[in-house]
Amino acid sequence: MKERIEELRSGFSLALSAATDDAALEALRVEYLGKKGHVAELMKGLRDVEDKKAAGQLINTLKCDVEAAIAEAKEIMRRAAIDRKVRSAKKYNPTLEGGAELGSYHPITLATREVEEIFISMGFTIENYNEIVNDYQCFEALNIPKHHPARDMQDTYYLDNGQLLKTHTSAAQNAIMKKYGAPLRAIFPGRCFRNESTDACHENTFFQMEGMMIDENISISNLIYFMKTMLSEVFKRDVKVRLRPGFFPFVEPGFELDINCEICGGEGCPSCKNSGWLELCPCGMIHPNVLREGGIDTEKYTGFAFGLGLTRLAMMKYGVKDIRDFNSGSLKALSQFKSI
Ligand code: FA5
Repeated sequence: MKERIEELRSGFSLALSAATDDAALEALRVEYLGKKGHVAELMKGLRDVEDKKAAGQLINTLKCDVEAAIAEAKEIMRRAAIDRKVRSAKKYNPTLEGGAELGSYHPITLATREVEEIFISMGFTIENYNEIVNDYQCFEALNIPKHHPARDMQDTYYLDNGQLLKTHTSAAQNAIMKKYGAPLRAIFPGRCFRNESTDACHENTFFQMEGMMIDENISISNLIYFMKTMLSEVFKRDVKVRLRPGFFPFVEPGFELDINCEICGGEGCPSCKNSGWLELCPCGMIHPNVLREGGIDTEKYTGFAFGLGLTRLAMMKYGVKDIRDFNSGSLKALSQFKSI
């Protein structure tokens, strides 16, 4: 019995090393451990053995060794198969184009850049200014003392420390005059905030672009020339505008420059509050108090300023009926500007 078991062991080792796949291993298992396999045959032979206990232990050890060896060989084959799969899989290639959608510039960015280009070509510099300002910058330096009724038109959001979110880009006028002195040609676009209810042409967060030109002999004719040039360059066609008197404490005289509503052609719609016109770019000759506060010699210099409603300009230029669409974050709406 002992010799037969040794013979089976060495036969198993040879066959195991020759087995190259799962099927061969299964055939080996059946040959040794199956109902009619070698182990079963040895068990039957126990009848004729004297020391049954010792022989039984040898048979059992053989059975356990065969089971363990087959299980180990199966595991080695399983891992090798995974390895092969991993090695043959397509490798990650960082140079391949991803499937993500390309983004686009926001229409307000597009409009801002276009207006900036126009003013750069006319010798203006571009300035950046804070969104959080103080009362002096936003109101007092602009000839709007505390308790002036003009403050009612521009309620905003106040911080605990008394600072506020700027209501208009005019809040930078004083700092820019102090920075450059006269003569001066500058534009300064920026985000503005107002605590007011929204509708198709009013947002609580919107963009303006302020412009200032200060030099000797600057008059209303210069102001009108620059406004006309800017509008004809932006729209690249004739757009109807009207100039009417307007009151702002920081200009004298002051004007409202309205654009004929490009959405309804002037017939009246929600985008223009049914008036056919949209207030776009108030402007005027800078008030001497404001110039003086900015350190400018009012005997020598005069200047004009304007506050272009950039978000409204983008509405009119791109035919956006509701100003709130700009801040909606809707990719469907924004994707239309990809090709621009
Ligand atoms: C001003 O803010 C003045 N600082 C403009 C100015 C500058 C006048 C320099 C004279 C000299 P007003 O509040 O009208 O003015 O706003 C200017 C423009 O910003 C408006 O004509 C409009 O186009 C835009 N605007 C104002 N409020 C809103 C709002 N809630 N939503 C969208 N656009 C607005």
